[in-house]
Amino acid sequence: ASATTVSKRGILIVIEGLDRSGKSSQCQRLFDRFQSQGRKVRYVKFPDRSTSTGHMINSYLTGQAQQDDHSIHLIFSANRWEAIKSISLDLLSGIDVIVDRYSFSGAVYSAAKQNPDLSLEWAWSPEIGLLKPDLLFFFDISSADAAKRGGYGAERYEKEEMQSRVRTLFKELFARLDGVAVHQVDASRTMEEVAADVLSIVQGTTEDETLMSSALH
Ligand code: T5A
Ligand code: NA
Repeated sequence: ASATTVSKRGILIVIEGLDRSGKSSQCQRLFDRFQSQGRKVRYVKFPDRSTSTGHMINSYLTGQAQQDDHSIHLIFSANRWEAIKSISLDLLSGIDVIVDRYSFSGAVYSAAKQNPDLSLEWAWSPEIGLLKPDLLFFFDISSADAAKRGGYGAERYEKEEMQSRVRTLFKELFARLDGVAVHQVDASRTMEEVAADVLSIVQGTTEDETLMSSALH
């Protein structure tokens, strides 16, 4: 592209996966790579623990506060909704946005609690209308391999049994999705191997102006 080209909108890249699958490491690498290429880029992580909903989420995840399953679910969703306008404006102004966890985590972690009144379908519904990613990665790793990476910490969902239900539910959700292609990445390999995979898929993404025209549904 020549320097005189009118600025195109940015691309919305989402990396999803299990705890310890390496999402944040790869988001950071991609962010650094884009910056070194002179691209305008922003890195967003959900949950964003810095906002008032984020404070509630952090207290919940670290066990300092209890929350009803439905209530905390909606707070996680609100944490995305309150950010979406600014993400949308950045994309329109030509900034690429890399998102570390998104609606897909939102739906599956809540559904994995096995609350009989909280189905995957119910959990997905508050995500309807959020921006659809242009590129969606799923970092796949067995819960046993993930647990070996420094071991699970003390946060609420960091237990192998929960992680294995989450993995199954991610696959179930992706199979149901309509109009969103999922790039599955074997995240059990080295950081360099995973990064090379991600980069080759990112480079193959065309800046199709219609890609972002529809929302999640
Ligand atoms: N959640 C989240 C919900 O319930 N609802 C929601 O709506 C959302 C958005 C916190 C929890 O919240 C839940 C899901 C989570 O349980 P979080 O803040 O994203 O979510 O979780 P974190 O603890 O920050 O991150 P993760 O545990 O998910 O880790 P990452 O980002 O997948 O992995 P990363 O890159 O930090 O790496 C973990 C360790 O592994 C090493 C790293 O150096 C690091 O030590 N590592 C590798 N080692 C070997 N080979 C590789 N390829 C490696 N890649 C990374
Ligand atoms: Na992370």
